Amino acid sequence: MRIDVLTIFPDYLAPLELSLPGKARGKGLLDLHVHDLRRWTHDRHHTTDDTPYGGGAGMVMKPEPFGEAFDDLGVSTGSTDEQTTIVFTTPSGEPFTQALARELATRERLVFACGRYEGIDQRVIDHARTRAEVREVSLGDYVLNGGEVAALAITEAVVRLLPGFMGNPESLLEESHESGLLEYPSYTKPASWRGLDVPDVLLSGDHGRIAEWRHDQAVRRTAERRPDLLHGSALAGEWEIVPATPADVPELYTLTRACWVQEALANESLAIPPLHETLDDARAALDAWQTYVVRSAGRLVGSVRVRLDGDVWEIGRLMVAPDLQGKGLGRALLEYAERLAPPAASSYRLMTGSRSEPNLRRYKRAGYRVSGAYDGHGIEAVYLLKRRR
Ligand code: JD8
Repeated sequence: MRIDVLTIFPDYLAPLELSLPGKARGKGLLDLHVHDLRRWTHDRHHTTDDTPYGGGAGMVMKPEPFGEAFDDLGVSTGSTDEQTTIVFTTPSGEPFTQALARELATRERLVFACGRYEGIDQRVIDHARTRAEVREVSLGDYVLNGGEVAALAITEAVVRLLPGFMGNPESLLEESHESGLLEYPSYTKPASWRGLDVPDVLLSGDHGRIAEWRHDQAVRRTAERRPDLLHGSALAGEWEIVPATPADVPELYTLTRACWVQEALANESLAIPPLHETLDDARAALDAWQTYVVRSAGRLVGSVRVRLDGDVWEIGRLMVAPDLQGKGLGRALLEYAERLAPPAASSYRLMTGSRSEPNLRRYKRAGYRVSGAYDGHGIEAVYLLKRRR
C-alpha cells in the first residue's frame, strides 16, 4: 500500500517511522511518503492560509497547494482512480471505526490531506471527488488543532491490518472492535503482586475453562462499558438489552402472544406452542433459558433467549413488537444472542415456522441454513443452523 500525507507539520507524522508502520515498510508492505504542503507554494512566505470569505475568526487553508500536490503526486490523473482514496481528517467527518479501517486497508493507495487553522477550503474536497474516492473522517467527538493526529492514528490502524503484517493474523480476530466485544483482562508474572493475585482459572491449564472465563469477562466488560457495541442502535432513542427478571414476565407473555398470533396467521395454524402457554409457563421458562429483554422508553419491545445444548447454542423466542418490526431490532437481538455464545458452542440453532417466509429469508441472510424439520406439537417448523466463525 502507498500512503501519502500532505501537511504543514510533517514532523507530526515522524512516529510513523517507528513501531508498526516502520516494520511494515521494512516488510515492503508500506510505501509511506510525508510531504510538507509548503512545497507547493510559490510566495516568499510559503503561504498556505488566508482569511475566510464571508468573514469570521481564524484562517482557512488555500486550495492551490493541495491541487498542485495532487497533480504532482499523480493522484489519479484522468478517470476516477478505483484504487485510491483521499482521506480528509476533519471533526465533521464520519466516525473512524475498525470497520472503516478494514475498508481502507483494502485500498492500494491512501492520500491524507491534513488541515490546520479553521480547516481546508471546501473546493479542495469537491475537486478531490473528481479524482478519486474521498472519505471525510473524524477520529472522535472532540476538537483537535489539526488533522495530523487523526492521520497518524488511522494510518496505524490500517497498516496493521495489511495482509502479511501481523505475525499471527488470527490474533486480529480476538481484538476489541474486531470481535464486537471489548478485550478480556490480561495478566502476566508474578502470579501475586502487592496482594493482588492472578485469577485461579488462568493458572488451571484448562483451556476450555480459560476461554469460557475470558469470553464471559469480555461480555461483562462490554455490557458495562459499551452496551452500544452489544446491540447497535436499531431503534431511535435510548434502549438497551438486559437480562430478563420475573418482573418482566407479564409483558413477555403479552409480547409472545402478539408475536405468535402473527406466526399463526403466517402458517395458517393455531398449533403453535407459545400460543398455548400460560403465565406460569412463561415464568418457568426464565429458569430454563437465559432470557434477555429490550426496553425502549420503558416499554418492553423485544426479547430473545439462549441456552447451550451440547455444543449447539440454541437461540429461541426472538421477538420484536409487531409495530416495531423492520427497524433492525431483530437483527440486533440475533447478533447479541450469537455474541453471548460460550466457546463450547460450535454452532447456532434456531427454529421457525416452515412457512414463515420473512423469518426464513431473514435467517438465511444472517447465514443460517435449514438443517431439518421439527416434528412436534403438530406444527410445521424447521431448524436452522449456522456454523460458528
Ligand atoms: C482537522 C483544523 C482545527 C477544527 C476550529 C480547532 C479529526 N476528531 C477531530 N477533532 N478535530 C479534528 C480536526 C481539527 C482540525 C482539522 C481535524 C483542521 N482543525 C479546527 C474546527 C474548529 N479548529 C479531528 N479528524
